[in-house]
Amino acid sequence: MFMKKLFILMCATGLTFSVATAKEGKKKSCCQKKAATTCVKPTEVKVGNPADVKAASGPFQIENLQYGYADLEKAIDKETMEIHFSKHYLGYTNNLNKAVEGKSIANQSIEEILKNLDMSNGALRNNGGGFYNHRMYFATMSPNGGGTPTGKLAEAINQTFGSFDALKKQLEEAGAKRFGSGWAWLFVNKQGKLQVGSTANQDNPLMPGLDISGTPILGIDVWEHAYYLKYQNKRNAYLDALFSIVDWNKVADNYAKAIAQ
Ligand code: MN3
Repeated sequence: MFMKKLFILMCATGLTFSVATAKEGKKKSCCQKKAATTCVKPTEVKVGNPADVKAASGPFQIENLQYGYADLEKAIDKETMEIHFSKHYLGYTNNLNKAVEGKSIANQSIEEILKNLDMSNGALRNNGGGFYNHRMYFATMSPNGGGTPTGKLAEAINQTFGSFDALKKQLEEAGAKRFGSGWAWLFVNKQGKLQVGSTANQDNPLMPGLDISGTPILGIDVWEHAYYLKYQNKRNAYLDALFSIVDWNKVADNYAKAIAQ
């Protein structure tokens, strides 16, 4: 009886027995179990090096990340970054290479392929789109991103949308309203003006016959694989956080090239 009371007391204070009778040994494990559920730290997630990710041989290759998986953690956790870059983007790239293997389009740029795409070609549509879209997504994010655009891009944004905040609101709405998987886009339309829209799956505004058409300059992935580990069903929170890492200098480069076409 005394030992039982002593055991309860010691469990409650977090101490363990050092006297080793058989009876105490049994109760000691209960004590340790209690400690284990309250004191063990979560396991640290280890991630690899993005520079180690290489596509199989073919005309299309991964564009190297200009930052580490853990460098965007104010918006995207490193585990999501690693899976997204080293599994999804790599998978689209390898499957695109397979889809063009032995065909004359293997010598074309991805932009040419997508602009002239036969939309009934599922393998080329999904993997060509996936390759182009993810290349743009990873290239337009940076640990030094965020803030607001400057220069000609800022002028065009103000002219078209009224303000940067109005553009941000439209992009967030486009991403939030896209049912299921897809992308929100800032793109230059056929009239040379900025426009916001969204597409399903891995489609993008370069592809023919969609309800939006033009040259993308910023693509926001709203597939669940882009945010689910950190944000679960809160797509709006992911979209909002993304604006802290958008590399507007890169988007401005994309804009300058798009309007020069
Ligand atoms: Mn994705």
